[in-house]
Amino acid sequence: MQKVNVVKNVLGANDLVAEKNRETFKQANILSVNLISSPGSGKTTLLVKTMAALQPEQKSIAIVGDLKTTRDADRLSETAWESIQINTGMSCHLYANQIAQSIDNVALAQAEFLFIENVGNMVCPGEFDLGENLKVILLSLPEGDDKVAKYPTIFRAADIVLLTKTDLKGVLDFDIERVRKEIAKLNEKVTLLEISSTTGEGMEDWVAWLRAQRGRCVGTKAKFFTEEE
Ligand SMILES: Nc1nc2c(ncn2[C@@H]2O[C@H](COP(=O)(O)OP(=O)(O)OP(=O)(O)O)[C@@H](O)[C@H]2O)c(=O)[nH]1
Ligand SMILES: [Mg+2]
Repeated sequence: MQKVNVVKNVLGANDLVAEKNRETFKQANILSVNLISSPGSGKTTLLVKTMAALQPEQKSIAIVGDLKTTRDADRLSETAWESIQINTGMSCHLYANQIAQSIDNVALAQAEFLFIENVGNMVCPGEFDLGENLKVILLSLPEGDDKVAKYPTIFRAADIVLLTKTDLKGVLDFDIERVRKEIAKLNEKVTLLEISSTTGEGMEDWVAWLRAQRGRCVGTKAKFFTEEE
């Protein structure tokens, strides 16, 4: 009897396409950023504002994955140079080949940033490399301060963790120090930024961080900032 490790095969096939994507991004001199978080933690809202803040010096392309609708791509088109929606149907994460197909006819070299908003999910997107340079993990205050230890994998892989919706600090019982400590245990070097799309808190630091990463990673095949250290 033969035993086939389906999960391993799927991941292996995905990784091959992810490597090709990474080479494509390198050739185009574009920084690719994969945003991962639970549904509703503020990815689209933050991206709309981020892409506005990067302009006029730097242009962004946004790709977003959702099971259905073009709602997020419609929102992102407000400030993206180009915005692309992928509908995954039943899948809770994006695959590298979906990114490859969606950039087929896109002039990547004419933009500086490629933001990929993954399907809202704390677990599966972390398993699938898309060829991105950086993984950005969002955790919003309404989700609760216990989530880091419960969903550790994604925090281990993070290049930066954005603690979002900090305008709700006084309203919600959320222990930021607890989150800081738990993240540091999993990923010593990772940057943690407090940010609010509503008040603009942290936006300047976030945009400066993105620009610094672009300077550092573009033209290389850096997979993750922390690995390059
Ligand atoms: N208070 C507050 N609310 C926010 C902030 N950012 C986003 N929101 C709200 O949170 C809700 C979800 O925001 P989205 O940007 O759609 O979240 P998302 O992560 O893109 O959601 P999915 O794409 O469904 O995973 C919306 O009602 C936003 O207005 C923030 O900084 N503060
Ligand atoms: Mg969204």
